[in-house]
Amino acid sequence: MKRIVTLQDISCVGRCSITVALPVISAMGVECGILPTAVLSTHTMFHSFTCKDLSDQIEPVADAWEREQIGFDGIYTGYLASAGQCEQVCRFFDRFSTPDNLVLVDPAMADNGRLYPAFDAGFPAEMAKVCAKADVILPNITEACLLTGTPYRESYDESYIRGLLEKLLRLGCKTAAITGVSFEAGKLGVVYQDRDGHYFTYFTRHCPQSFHGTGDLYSATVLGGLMRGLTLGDSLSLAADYVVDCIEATAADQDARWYGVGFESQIPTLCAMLDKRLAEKE
Ligand code: PXL
Repeated sequence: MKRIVTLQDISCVGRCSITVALPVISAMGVECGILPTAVLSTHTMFHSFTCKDLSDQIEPVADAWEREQIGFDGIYTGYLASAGQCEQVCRFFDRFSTPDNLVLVDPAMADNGRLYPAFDAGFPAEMAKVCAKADVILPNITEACLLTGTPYRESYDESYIRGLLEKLLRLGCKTAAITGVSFEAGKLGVVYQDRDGHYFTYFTRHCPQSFHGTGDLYSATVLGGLMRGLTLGDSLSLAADYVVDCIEATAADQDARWYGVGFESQIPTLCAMLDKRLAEKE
C-alpha cells in the first residue's frame, strides 16, 4: 500500500483539510500520514475561531521521521497557517521528496477573488515558492491570479485560463491545473497543462451551491487517484465527479455551507468510481 503524508491544519469542526483528507485518502486504499500545521476550533470562515500554530512541531517531527527512515510515496500540502510555514514546507520537500515520489500542492489561500481572512497581501508570494517545488499544483482561479500577479476576472475566456496556466508553469512546477473553470453556462471543471505542452480539460455539471472545504475534498481525491496509479486526467475527472456527487447529496441542507459537504455518505460511490477507472486502465 502506498503511504502519503499531508501537511495542513486540523480544523476540529467544519469538514476541511485533514478531517477530509484522512478519511477520503484512507477509503481510496492509501495510507495517510499527517503533519498538522495548526489546530483550529473550526475553519476561518466561522465568525470566531481559535488557532494554535504548530510550526514548532514541523522540524522535530521531520527529524524523527528521518531517524526512523520513514519515507512517503506522496507529499500533499493544503492550507498553511503562515508565511513562515511556507518556508518550513519548502525545507520539508527538500528533505522528503525523491525522484520517485509525488509532491502535490493545493495553495489553499483564497476564493471568489479574495484571500482568506487569516492571510495578508504578502502571503501569495510565499505560497508561490511552495508551488515552485511541486510536481502538480491545484489552485482555483483566484489562487492562480494571486500566485502570478494577474488581475482576477469573473468573466473570462479560454485564452485567459491558458495564459494563467503558462504563468503558473513559469513558477517552476511541472504541471499546473486550475479548478473551478467554466467556459460554458452550466458546466464547471478543471484544466491542466504540463511542461511538455499537454493540455487537458474536463467539465461536469455546474452546481449552483457553494460549500466550504470542497477544494480540499477535490485535492485529496486527486492525490488518492494518483497514488492508486490513475493518470492525472483520470484523477482530476474522478475528483470532479465525486465532489459534484457530494454537493448534490448535501444541497438541501442549509447548515452545510459552513459545515462542508457530507462526503461520508458518498464514499461507497467514490470507491466504485475508482474501481471502474482502475478496471478500464487494464
Ligand atoms: O478549505 C480551506 C481551508 C482549510 N483550513 C482552514 C481554512 C480554510 C478555508 O477557509 O480556514 C483553517
